Amino acid sequence: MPGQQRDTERDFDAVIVGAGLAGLYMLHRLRGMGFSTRVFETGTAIGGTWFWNRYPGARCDIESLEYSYQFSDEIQQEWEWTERFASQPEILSYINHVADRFDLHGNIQLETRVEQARFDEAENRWAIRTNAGHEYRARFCIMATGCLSCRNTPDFKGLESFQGESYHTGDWPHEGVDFHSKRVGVIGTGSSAVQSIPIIAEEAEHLTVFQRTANYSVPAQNKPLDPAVQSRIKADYAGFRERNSNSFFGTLGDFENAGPSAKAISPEERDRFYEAAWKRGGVPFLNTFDDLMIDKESNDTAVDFICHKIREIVDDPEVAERLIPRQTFGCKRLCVDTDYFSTFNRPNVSLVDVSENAIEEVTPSGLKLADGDDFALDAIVLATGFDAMTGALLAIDPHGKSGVTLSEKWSEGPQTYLGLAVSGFPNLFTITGPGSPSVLSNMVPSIEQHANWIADCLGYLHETGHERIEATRAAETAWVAHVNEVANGTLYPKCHSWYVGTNVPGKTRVFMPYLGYAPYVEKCNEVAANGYEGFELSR
Ligand code: FAD
Ligand code: N01
Repeated sequence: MPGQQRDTERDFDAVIVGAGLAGLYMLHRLRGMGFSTRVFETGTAIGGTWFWNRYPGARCDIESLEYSYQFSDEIQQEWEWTERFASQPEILSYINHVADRFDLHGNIQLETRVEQARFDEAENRWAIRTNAGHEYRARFCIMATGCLSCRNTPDFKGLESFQGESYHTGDWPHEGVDFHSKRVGVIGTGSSAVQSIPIIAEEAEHLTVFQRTANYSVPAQNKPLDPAVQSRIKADYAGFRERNSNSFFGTLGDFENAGPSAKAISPEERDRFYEAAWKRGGVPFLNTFDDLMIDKESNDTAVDFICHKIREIVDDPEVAERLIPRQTFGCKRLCVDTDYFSTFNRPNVSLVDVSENAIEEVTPSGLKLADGDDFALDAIVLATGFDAMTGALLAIDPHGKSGVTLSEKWSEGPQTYLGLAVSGFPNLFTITGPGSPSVLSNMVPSIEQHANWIADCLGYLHETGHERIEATRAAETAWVAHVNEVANGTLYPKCHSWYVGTNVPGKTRVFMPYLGYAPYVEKCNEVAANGYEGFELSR
């Protein structure tokens, strides 16, 4: 607890793992409360997602004025966003600006990967070991390791033998990559690919896109941010944040709700709403009608609209058919693009379907498919995503009570109480852990909500003289059941996606995020107000 640390270089009130948006704000809160705190970060600098993902076209798809911290009105007022959806360099500058303003750097140890964390039951402290072989101790261990930070690199035979250059979108070279006069292959057609493909296509001599699953994408309609719009929002930023936080996803964006059901109106009227949502751009397309992610027939109306758009945009009907997604709309993360589908009209771009004819191996000179077709390439871009939500936590694989590891505990999929804590792992917290709205919300408010909840909880433990907090098994079981029940009432878990972990071979199929930001926040507040209901507190 504040002031109780022993060896100030090795023993802390709290250790935070990760220096992205979550770790930084958590540090700010705990330091403000007088807790000795150390952040460990693998990267050579802070920023998390926005430090690592520097691929061409990387940007957020939640509006910049929403995808930002709200804890400091000063920062909120002084930071001027330049685009509707901020680019990676701008978000990274913003994060650094916040860290500089609050003087956070001194408590962050960079280039340090946490490799192991063990709970010492006699001492009620975590022992945390880093890649340098050093051990640190802390009363509390807070995992701010990110939902989308553990890269998924498929185990392609021969990948190391490739004589050209290969890159993962989630670990992009800081100096950038020049694709001029290169034959480039992009593997994947998720959000990272959809953002980078149009830009790589402009540079490359030839770009081949290897697509396993066609994806739905709607235009971003990104544009410079109108200063008048920015000033209007800043004039009542608190009200703007409040309205967003009362919404289902914790974000509203530029959005018009067309009613409870896509089936309740005529096809012509419905298409007018879809057309308006398409022109406004962005993920709020998903919210056009309330039942799009609940009722398959309604969902199919969005499918029809988008497929019609793809056929309209793409000149070659055969290519258009290959780009038409076959799965339920929205059950894979909706992509948001700038000129994605029209890129396939370029003469230097080709699309290869690897759904049936899989990538068999990487050869020294390119890629070979199962049927023996091969492609000569100078560069390969792995836009193959992440071992989402659990990957970074299981890479550390904390040892809880009686030495039980998190991977043992989660052998049938993640089990948490509120996505914040795990029974059997006292004094361990996860920011935006599985079972919380996280990736199905605007992540920045979700991060702040979790960090605030954890900080308040630690303050409460300190005031009430408790040294240990642990989620009860009963509360956890009930929460996991509730997360599943809510998800199963929707179409979200219906297809193959990283939401259910099926993008990583061998991962248990479980729908991981919690659906419903506003009800979730209410539940967390209730738990705290009831003296941390569902947790066991001890001295
Ligand atoms: P991260 O930013 O992932 O930070 C976690 C940090 O922990 C990383 O720096 C990592 O190196 C470090 N770390 C992990 N394990 C260890 C370890 N063992 N030891 C030491 N350090 C470790 N969300 C939205 O809401 N809207 C968007 O528009 C949006 N766009 C995105 C675009 C991209 C390209 C990606 C990949 C994600 C996007 N997200 C978006 C999700 C995004 O991840 C979150 O919004 C947010 O940045 C997560 O912050 P974080 O601090 O929780 O995690
Ligand atoms: O990763 P993904 P991502 N052979 O998992 C394919 C956020 N984000 O980095 O669909 C061939 O979505 C895989 O195919 P399939 C956002 O939350 C946001 O693009 O599994 N292909 C898929 O096409 C997003 O959802 C933004 O069949 C293989 C692709 O690789 C999340 O991060 C931008 C393969 C991976 O797509 C992850 O996005 C970027 C194989 N062996 C990211 N293995 C914004 O716009 C995988 N694939 C805000």
